Amino acid sequence: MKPFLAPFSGIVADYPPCWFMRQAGRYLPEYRKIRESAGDFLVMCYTPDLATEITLQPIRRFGMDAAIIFSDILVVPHGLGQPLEFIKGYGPKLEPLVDEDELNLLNVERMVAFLHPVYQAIRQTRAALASHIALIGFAGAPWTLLCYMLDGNGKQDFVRSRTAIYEHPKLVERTIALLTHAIIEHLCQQIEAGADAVQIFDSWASHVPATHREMLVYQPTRTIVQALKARYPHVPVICFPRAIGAHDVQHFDNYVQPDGLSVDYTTDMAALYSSISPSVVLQGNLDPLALMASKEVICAQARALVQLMKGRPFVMNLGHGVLPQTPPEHMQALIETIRSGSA
Ligand code: 1CP
Repeated sequence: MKPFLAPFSGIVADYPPCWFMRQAGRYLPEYRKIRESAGDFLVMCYTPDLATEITLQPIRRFGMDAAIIFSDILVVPHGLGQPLEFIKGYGPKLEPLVDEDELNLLNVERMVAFLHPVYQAIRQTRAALASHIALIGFAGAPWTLLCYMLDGNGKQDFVRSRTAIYEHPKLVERTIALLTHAIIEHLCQQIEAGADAVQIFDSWASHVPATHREMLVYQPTRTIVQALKARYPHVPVICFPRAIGAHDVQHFDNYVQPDGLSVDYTTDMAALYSSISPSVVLQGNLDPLALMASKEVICAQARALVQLMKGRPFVMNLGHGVLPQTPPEHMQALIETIRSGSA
């Protein structure tokens, strides 16, 4: 069995398997080189040879237990028909969705056809990866995608989306419903193409007011998890409801029942150790900033977390993505520490 999948079968090895969010990306010189020559971020996402190569880069260098397909959560709104560009030094920019007439133009079949290069990249990556390394597919959660679709970018704390909850409830409800359907399709296509597990990123879950968490976070995510489990019972589904706090992570576990819970670095893992069902794999949650500090700090942080999670199904990861300024040797040191068994 692939070491990454072992915890999902309840197997606890001497040390936990590891992979890291944004393990491919700007901290690697070989990524920056491709970025430079490709010019456009979306060209990299939609060119299977490039997406495959970028996905494999960190595995070649460091040998993590899982690769995550190089893509982005915003390919879903793009595939549905919403104009998107990535501007250097600024980030993603979508033409904001303003009303239900515009929503009615978005189309899930179009998305599946449009995202064919992503599924092709998964096929190629799976074929190129050693059999003991897992391949993770992913999607954004409905609420997080809605945030980018209504606001158009991530620069203004998603005020338009958060206001729309009250001022345009019908638009919000229908957008969440469409996205739930689109995300199920996108994840199923990735599994069919060879993804061994999938992760759902709800990066802005913490922005949802408590009164609307059920409607905008828990319920749609539960629908996605249940649809995937019905079709692919053996493919682990991991959720990352970022920064919702230990109490709400527990509620999320009870109600959504994912196979894995990815925990952000602000949440106390000790509090989750006993409050989350032992059959759920916890994943996380080193601070990405600690990975930029000295190797001594990294080793101490990693050892403490491995020690804390001993005896529990666990996947070592960061509590958010690797930062571009991270020295690649630090990633090496982290992985060596996890595997040294001296923890
Ligand atoms: O080279 C560059 O300038 C691009 C940087 C970059 C990269 C490497 C972006 C732009 N996206 C990605 C890849 C990516 N994005 C992956 C690939 C797999 C991996 O190695 O982890 C994944 C899983 C994502 C997911 C993603 N994209 C999220 C959810 C996770 C998170 O970070 O909270 C979000 C919110 C995005 C949107 C996005 N894409 C890129 C940026 C800079 C952003 C954030 C924009 C903003 O909010 O302002």
